[in-house]
Amino acid sequence: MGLLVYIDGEYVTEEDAKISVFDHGLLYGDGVFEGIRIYNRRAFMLDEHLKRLYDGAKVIRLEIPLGFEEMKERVRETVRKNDISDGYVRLVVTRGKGDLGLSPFKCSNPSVIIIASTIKIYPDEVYEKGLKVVTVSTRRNNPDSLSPQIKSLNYLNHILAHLEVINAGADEGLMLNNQGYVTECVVDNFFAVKGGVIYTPPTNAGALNGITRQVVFKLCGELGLEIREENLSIVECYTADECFLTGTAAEIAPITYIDERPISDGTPGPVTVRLMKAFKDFRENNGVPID
Ligand code: PXG
Repeated sequence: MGLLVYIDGEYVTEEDAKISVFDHGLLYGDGVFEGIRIYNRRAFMLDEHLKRLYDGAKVIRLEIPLGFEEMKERVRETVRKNDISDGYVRLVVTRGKGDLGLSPFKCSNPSVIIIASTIKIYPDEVYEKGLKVVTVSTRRNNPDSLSPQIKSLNYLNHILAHLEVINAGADEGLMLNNQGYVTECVVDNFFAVKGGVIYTPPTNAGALNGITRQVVFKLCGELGLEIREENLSIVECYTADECFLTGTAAEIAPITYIDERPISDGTPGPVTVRLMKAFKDFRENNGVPID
């Protein structure tokens, strides 16, 4: 059986899950989204994901037609209806149907779409061997133009970067800002470890404040690991003791090569492995129950 997709208060089959060609989400990338993991029939970091969604919507003056608690319930219900125990929820809020002009105020009904499905995760060997990352020439959106904190429906900046990653035959890309500092990976946050201290670019350098990134800060606190937000040059990354990335899909994954340079000896480092283990324990025991 195919998926049952939630659209604006109804559950429809995959084939019937359609929106208007006049939706400004399609015409202008006008809307926000989230990707949420389900582990052990629990929605991981659900409140945090929804908070980011509602914050992004507020910034673009999009009034989500469901309240926070109701949205939470609809996410759980969609997961239940699709009988997902371990999977992935894509939550999309579009500006809704308007005319061919730019004005969001011509769109009276934002659409809420919830898709609960499974996720293709990296094979286990990626976590043992680590990822090969390349620096891409596409710069991260300047925060003055479009804040990286808005998880908007316009991902062209990342798609251009991802094309470069494919072209290079790499696993992920590092995106710099206009000053040449590292911001984040294409769809993941970036971390470097040096002298036992963990560094990650500050969000105002151009990094999304990732939910998994927030979990890493929490785990570092619990494990007594020092973590600092600092600007990082690409040279500092090449010469770090360890590097890793974090994201809803990737979780915590070691980076063992950047631009063909091995990080230390080109194998995952001890701090990364420790955090990966702590993350696994954390995700198994946290989250909002689906039932
Ligand atoms: N940076 C960017 C630009 C992202 O899009 C992250 C960092 C990691 O954030 P979280 O909150 O996931 O720890 C993201 C996350 C997708 C998809 O289907 C994208 C993300 C997450 C899940 C799915 O493209 N981006």
